[in-house]
Amino acid sequence: MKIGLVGFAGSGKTTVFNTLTGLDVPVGFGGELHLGTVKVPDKRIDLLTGIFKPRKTIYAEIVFSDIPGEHGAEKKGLSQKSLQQIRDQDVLCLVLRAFPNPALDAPADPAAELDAFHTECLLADLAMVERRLERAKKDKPDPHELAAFQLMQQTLEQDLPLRSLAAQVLDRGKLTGYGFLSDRPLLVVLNRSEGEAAQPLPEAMAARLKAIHAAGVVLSASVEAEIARMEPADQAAFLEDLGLKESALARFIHTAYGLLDLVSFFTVGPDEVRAWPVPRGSTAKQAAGKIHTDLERGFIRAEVMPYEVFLAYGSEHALKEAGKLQLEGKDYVVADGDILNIRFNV
Ligand SMILES: Nc1nc2c(ncn2[C@@H]2O[C@H](COP(=O)(O)OP(=O)(O)OP(=O)(O)O)[C@@H](O)[C@H]2O)c(=O)[nH]1
Ligand SMILES: [Mg+2]
Repeated sequence: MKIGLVGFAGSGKTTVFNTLTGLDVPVGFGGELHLGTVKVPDKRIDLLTGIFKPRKTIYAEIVFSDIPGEHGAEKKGLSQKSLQQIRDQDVLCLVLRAFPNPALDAPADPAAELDAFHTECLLADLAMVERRLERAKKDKPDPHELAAFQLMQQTLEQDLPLRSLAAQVLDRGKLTGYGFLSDRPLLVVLNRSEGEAAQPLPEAMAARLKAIHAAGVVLSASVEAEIARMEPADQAAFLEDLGLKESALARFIHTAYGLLDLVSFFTVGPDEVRAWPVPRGSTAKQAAGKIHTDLERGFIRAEVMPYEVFLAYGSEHALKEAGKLQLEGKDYVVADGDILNIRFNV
């Protein structure tokens, strides 16, 4: 999964990036795009690794991009370069400054930053939609496609992002190439001063986020970036001092998975124990395709062991003896924690 950090200059993107990745990229204005990969911690994978003792353990991964905030300072809009970098992401994470930054004259105004970014995405999308509708006057597109673009136009003109349109309402099948910005899942980080890290999202901000179908996380990036660089044993104590139960990364990952509505299935064996994130509602056949296209093409059946059931029996053998191995067809909907073995033939 690719998550792009965006926001105004000086909002703390690079600091948030360091917090999440444990890296130590220098903060300060501008700079290049940075990439950082993080393993998604999963206790179930740790446990399965203990049982199967595989040669390799592969956690799900998130690639964070720290996209420089060149657009912020002069409020001149997103540049072509950052637009391109943003279109490449699965999730956009907008970092809002809610702390006084001595290098900036303006006081913190996270609500205004949120609105500015929201509007910018909507306008960029609306321009694309209108260009398509303009062309439609000449090239007579298929009525289904035309209706989709008209619906998108109405939605954007009502100040609503495209992600507010459910899949049943807007068929995105033919739209993937457009890279609409307001169709991306949006995770908003309210980046605060140290003392306010544990306070909940203000009500007005929470309501605004709900209205634009975005999720919110509160943190104090500069403090958490320091914690992220500590020894794991010390981290818990510092978090507790701040009144926090989990690290920013853990909270962030839960929120991102929730936003994308992802579940994880596992594959196990002596070679490899591995976590595979897939959208909730994925079928066994789609899950097989995630592992390899051959497995999808030649799919016969999925052997399913729900994680909890597997734990209760302690081994694959005991579970099979008890007749608890589920044999499922291609339309079986994969549940979070399913251990899958795909039978296939190509
Ligand atoms: N007090 C406080 N300062 C912070 C926090 N997060 C970032 N800062 C400081 O704010 C300044 C800007 O932070 P950066 O992380 O460089 O901001 P940025 O969004 O990456 O800026 P650009 O890359 O220029 O767009 C730095 O001096 C940080 O140390 C925070 O949570 N609290
Ligand atoms: Mg930066």
